[in-house]
Amino acid sequence: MWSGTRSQLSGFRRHATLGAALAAVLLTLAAPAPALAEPPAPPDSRVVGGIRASILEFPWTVAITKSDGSPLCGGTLVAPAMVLTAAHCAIGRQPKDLLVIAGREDLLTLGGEIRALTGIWIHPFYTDVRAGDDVAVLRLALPLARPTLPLATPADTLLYGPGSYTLALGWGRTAEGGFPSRYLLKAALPIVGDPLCQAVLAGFEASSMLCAGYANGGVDTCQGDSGGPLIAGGKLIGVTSWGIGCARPYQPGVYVRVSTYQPLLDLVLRS
Ligand code: 4AZ
Repeated sequence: MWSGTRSQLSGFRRHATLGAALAAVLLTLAAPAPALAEPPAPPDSRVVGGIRASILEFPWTVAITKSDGSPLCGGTLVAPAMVLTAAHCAIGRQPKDLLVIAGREDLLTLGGEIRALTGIWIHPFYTDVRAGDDVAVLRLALPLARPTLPLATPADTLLYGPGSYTLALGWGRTAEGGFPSRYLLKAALPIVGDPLCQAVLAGFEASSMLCAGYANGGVDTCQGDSGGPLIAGGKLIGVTSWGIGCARPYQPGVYVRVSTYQPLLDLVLRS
């Protein structure tokens, strides 16, 4: 069930085919792209278009590297020995192939702590980011004595209605096709309503995904930010998953809708 093999915990099925077909139709109908309402200026921002974040302020944000230390993805410490990340960061890898780095804001330093893994749980239905279920849990060999971030539950939807601001964090590329960041960056991103996400993103499925970004682009998560946190109201509401390029106009980034998976993840975190 853990450590390479897939768990049989199930209970979620999506409606990807219908959703994708509908999105494709809407996308065809949508040219030129419909106007996303441009929200008011964010409180604390201007990752792509992000600003530096203190690891002390976001201590549950972790970097996931390959065993040689090269950066791969982000993750969130959700229990002392459990890191939530994206399935696409972990698929096809063994626990020995990955390391978790906590407390290190600048990846070119030796700060913080490194943890080896003893297990990898990947959502049993995961196939591809656009089909949803892009969640995985890494079990650390030793717990971390650091704050953890609670998962959003199905009762928390008011924390992130359309237009409300969320915060994305990561060490990913600072431009599409650019270099990853040595420093942890943060960006405030407004939630985009599900119908608009569906209209502009083929494959978007509101039951398992949410989308966030600006009509004009410019600020977004990017390659390398995958698996990292999207937060609102002090809870983990999203896991960075996919997008069409980075920070392009009318192409919001896509995040796993954590609340959908919270009941299942709770079981996994207790296992
Ligand atoms: C990626 O490749 C990726 N703009 C992550 C997030 C986004 C795009 C790509 C969102 O991991």
